[in-house]
Amino acid sequence: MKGFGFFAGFCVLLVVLGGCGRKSQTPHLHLFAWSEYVPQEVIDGFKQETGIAVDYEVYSSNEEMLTKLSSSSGQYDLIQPSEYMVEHLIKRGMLSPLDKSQIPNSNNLLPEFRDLSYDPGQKFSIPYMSGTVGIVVNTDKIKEPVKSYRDAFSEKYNGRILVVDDNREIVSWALSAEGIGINDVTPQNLAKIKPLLSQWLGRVKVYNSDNPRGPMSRGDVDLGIVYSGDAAKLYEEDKKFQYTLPAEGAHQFIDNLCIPKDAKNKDAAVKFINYILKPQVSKIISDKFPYTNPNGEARKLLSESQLKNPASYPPNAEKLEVFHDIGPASKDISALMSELRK
Ligand code: N2P
Repeated sequence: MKGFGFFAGFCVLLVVLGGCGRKSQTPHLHLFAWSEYVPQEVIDGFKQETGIAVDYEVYSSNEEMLTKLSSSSGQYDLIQPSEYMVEHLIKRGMLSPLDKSQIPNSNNLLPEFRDLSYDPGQKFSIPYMSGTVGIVVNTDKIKEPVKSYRDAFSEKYNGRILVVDDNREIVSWALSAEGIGINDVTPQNLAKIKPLLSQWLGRVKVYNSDNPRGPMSRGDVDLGIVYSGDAAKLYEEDKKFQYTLPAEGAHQFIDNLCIPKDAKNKDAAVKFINYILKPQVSKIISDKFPYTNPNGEARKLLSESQLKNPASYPPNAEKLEVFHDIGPASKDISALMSELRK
């Protein structure tokens, strides 16, 4: 009996050790990306194909990502910065160059998503999705046209407005409304827009970048200034949600996948980038989060109604502008916004 007890104990030990061994052998990829942007189906498919498990930690703005990335040491293998943040991270030497021979599926990218000005020679970044920021209106509740930022923040909509929780975005709307370029963030210009911004912020009911669709669908708010993918999903849900690019000029973003310089699992990160560039996989991302897909081969797989969704593929995109890295001026934006949002 004693011998059996010893034998059983030995077996338990073996199982535990074996289990631990297996767990530590499972490779992991630490993905740090925007919330609601990488479908679970894609993460599961990647694990199935490569055996690499993905830990997906989320953020809601480029600035939040930068703060966490700067204070982590090698914690993240793959990040998802927008164009101006790629520019900033390159300047600070925080990204790892990509070996394109390991990413053959990058050939699927449309020409307009290659070699962009924020990353000359496309050495550090691969576009994931692109989009715009615009005005979505519940036309059951608001009958008159809402064409501009000034229309959107009209007194009439006091307490009925939702905006993305992103300071740089919000400030850029007031800059545009005052006829100032969205990248001309100087102390003088910030002082100039302050009264308008203060008035606008007093009319906002909800700040939400992660899931603005909830409050819009429930009717908690009637108008939102949101990312185009969220507007496209609302439109899919009900055509009463109409999307407009603001007349003063709209912001286009290009979100990318990049590998931090100190990443520990760079091979896994490269594999993930190549994986999401497969047309079938990229289509899954568009199905779930209908932003503007930069992958030409994936676009061929999208349905006519997906390609005709005016939020995903805006017909009048001529006035689109992108953000640039504004360096230390981003601190002035945070200071102004925390004063006004109190
Ligand atoms: C998706 C986040 C969109 C990213 N929820 C905007 N740059």
